[in-house]
Amino acid sequence: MSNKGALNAYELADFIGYKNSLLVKEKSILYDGNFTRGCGVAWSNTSACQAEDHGFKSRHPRQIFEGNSIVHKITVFSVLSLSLLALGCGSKEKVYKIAIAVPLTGDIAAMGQGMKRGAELAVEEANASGRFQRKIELRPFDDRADPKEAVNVANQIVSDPSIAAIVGHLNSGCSIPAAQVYAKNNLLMITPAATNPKLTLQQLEPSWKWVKNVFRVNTTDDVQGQFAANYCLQSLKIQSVAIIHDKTPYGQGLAEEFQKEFETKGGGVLSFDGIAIGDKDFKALLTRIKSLNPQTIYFGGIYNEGGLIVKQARELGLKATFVSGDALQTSEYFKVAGSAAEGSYITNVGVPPQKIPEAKSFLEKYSARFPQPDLQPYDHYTYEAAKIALDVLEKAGIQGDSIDKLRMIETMKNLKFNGVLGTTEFDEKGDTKNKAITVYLVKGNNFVPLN
Ligand code: ABU
Repeated sequence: MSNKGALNAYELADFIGYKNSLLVKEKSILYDGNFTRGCGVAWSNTSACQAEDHGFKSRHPRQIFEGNSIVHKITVFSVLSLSLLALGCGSKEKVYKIAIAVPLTGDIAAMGQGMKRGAELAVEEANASGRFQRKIELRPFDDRADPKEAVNVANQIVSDPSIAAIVGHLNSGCSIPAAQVYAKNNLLMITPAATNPKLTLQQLEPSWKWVKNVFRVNTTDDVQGQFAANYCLQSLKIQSVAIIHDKTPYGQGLAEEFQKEFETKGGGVLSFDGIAIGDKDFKALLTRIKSLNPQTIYFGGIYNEGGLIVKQARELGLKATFVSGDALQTSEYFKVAGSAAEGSYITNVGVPPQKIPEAKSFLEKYSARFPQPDLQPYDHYTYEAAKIALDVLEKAGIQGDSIDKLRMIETMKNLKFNGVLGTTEFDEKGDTKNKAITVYLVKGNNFVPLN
């Protein structure tokens, strides 16, 4: 039993299952403010107990568990109160859960919501297939693209033992710290979007004392940055660049990789500037950059800032070619940049889904299931990550009434998965061996693949 952070319905269920002589004393604790939100269901039988967590959180869990006799202290909870609660919330069937943690609100929610749709499709297909004896449930968590919130969310996820794996996060800045929480709790993490190499590399550091639980189905920014630099030099015949980044692990990391390769191969970097996420006015910076007369602006960051930068650059008469990375390959970029997006070169990891037969059928299913929103850049990656998580759950995770999470992680190491990304296998870091990058030219609000 955990005595730090959250007291949840599973912990209560443990007590009911193994200490079924609990006394009824203060059932009102469930209603007196110690639990801040949600409701829960717990039940037991002779051999096992299970519970569904609906977000219980104790403000003072230590007060509850401190002392010589946990059983004595736990008498504040009662079988009766849990039964009442079960009646109030409705009883729950046993399920296996896959968590998805992405920004579902905030400035880049469009991408996070797209990822959630991808995972939903994978889970719906798994349920329809009848492969699992229990229902698969997708549990979405909103990290708001905020690293601190990502760690909070990670702690919520690991407190639920029926979560078999986490798909996420979107942002490298969220994924890197959250990965450690999952590792400490032996939970498989598969990111479909975070591209900073450190996410998986950190597992090879001596300070990483835990299982190597992090896997990534998309390739990384060292590969993407180098590709973009060489594309500029060799295909676009560009020799000078002004670099802007958003100071995040993703944006700055990508910009640095681009810079390194561009300079190594003889290109000239005229400036290297950081802006802040949420900034709206880049005219002072762009005026300075205009005076340097670069052939290209390379931007490491996300579509909101990228869209405003290219728009304001054109308003100032700056004609430099605009080049950026995967987090701009979304129709949201067109909404922000308007006609200024035309002629941008945008790289993304992997090959266009239209070129992979399995991905073609995904695209058809996706647009039938979600006719309204446009496909976002990581939706098919998230679909694949969720399918891989379900595959290893089926192959290795189900052990009687519990989930063998370490066995799931072990199984990932030698997995060969054929799906919408082609064949996915992982290297010793946990990164996909598929290092393909595609460059797209923006033409009339379309991303046209060039390679
Ligand atoms: N790969 C681009 C956006 C996500 C990230 O922060 O890595």
